[in-house]
Amino acid sequence: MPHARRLAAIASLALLAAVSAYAGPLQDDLIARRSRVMEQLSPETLAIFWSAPTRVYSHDVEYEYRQDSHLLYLTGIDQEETILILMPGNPVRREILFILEPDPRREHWNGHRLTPAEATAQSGIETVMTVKEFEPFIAAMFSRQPRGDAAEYDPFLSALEAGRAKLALLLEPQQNLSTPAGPARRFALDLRERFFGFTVEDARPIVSNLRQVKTPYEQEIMRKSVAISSQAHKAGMRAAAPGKFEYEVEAAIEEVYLRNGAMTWGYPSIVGSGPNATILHYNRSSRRMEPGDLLLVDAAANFQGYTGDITRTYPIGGRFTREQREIYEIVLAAQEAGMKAVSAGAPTRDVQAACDRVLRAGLVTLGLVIDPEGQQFKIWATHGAVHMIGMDVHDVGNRRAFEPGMTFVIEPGIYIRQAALDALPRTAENVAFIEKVQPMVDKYKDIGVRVEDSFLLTTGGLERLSSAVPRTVDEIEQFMKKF
Ligand SMILES: [Mn+2]
Repeated sequence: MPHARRLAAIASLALLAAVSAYAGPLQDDLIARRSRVMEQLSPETLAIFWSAPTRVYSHDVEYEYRQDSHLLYLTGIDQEETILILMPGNPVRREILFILEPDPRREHWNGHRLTPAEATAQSGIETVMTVKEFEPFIAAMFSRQPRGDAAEYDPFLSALEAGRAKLALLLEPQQNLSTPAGPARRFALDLRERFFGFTVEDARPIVSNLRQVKTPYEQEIMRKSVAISSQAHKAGMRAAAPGKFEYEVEAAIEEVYLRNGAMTWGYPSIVGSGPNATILHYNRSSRRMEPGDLLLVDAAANFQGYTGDITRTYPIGGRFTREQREIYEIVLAAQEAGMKAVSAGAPTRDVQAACDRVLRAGLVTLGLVIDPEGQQFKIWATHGAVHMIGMDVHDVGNRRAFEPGMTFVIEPGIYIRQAALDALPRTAENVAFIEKVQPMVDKYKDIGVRVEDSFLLTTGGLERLSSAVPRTVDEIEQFMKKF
């Protein structure tokens, strides 16, 4: 570009920055996310998205606030009592944000509330009202008496008059008819009692489908989030030693989160040694580790609203026993097989099937399973091997095929528990099975192994975001030797 033109371009950029207070890569992405949602809603729709409620921890103390993931995805606003309205048919004000009104006394106790200008800067939404104005706004819309410029809302109001309007909400999944309706469903029911001319639509599939494929901006945050978690796992490995407690490993891990600006975990850390490694969601972290134990650590940070998911299993003292190693190699081989089954267009169940084949064959070889064909091996391989990751550790996602931009885990596991055998109903078949495998269960008793990595599929192929954490038997033993 010639020099003079470049100067002109810089001048006009500066002017743009002055008028748009929200310029930034996140805000650009948020604007694009909302546009994509609105493309899939009809112009005759009014869509409402609420923030998550606050939750009491005990007495007058609240849990740390966790924003609703869909609202955070659409607004970037992490403040309670926030509501987003989308009206895709409006010629100008298609997005309206409602936030808490200022309250100097409450703000002295609980901190600053976003001003409308700050809310605009964070979300890229120009029209900001207070949450007190939400109900009057809804009443005015549905009674077709908007304040101000009625032409602005004409597509929705005309549709309402013609009986074609739509109210789109994130409807709570309804398991069966006797389940009480959640807040969004109750809101819809109340509104239907008072107003006419509209049907209710579930916006959940639209937002969930968008969230399942990460934007380039989100992919960058996921890379950073998983990089912090990877560093944390290595700190955990350094802290693990005979005589130490599980919570000391947890402390070493979570310290790395905070030191890197990941303000909390993506899910509570699982740090289980010895028999605790066989408890899938073990959360007490209170056992003192002994030489010869395996330690299973499943942990990841929440960085800017995004979480990876990583599990490593390693020997306290630095060397796998022969039995631990035999189980470990099967799980690792299953994960490798799963990775090979990933490609754009392949269904996620192919990855599960690839993991299952290796797990089943390996367990048959060790004599822990007799049936080389069926589901018998699931007594030791008890959970699924694939799920999406993102704003939630078990992120939104249906069973559609892999696409570039998806982030997910592959996490096979084997857990040898006497209790699993004991719980089997004493059918003739089970009695024969128990008799056959009991000696091997004694041999491998209380060994729990999971290997889990966070992946991003790009057009270039599969990216293992957690590749910095030692994973093979050799890598782990080498790493543990150094500390
Ligand atoms: Mn997982």
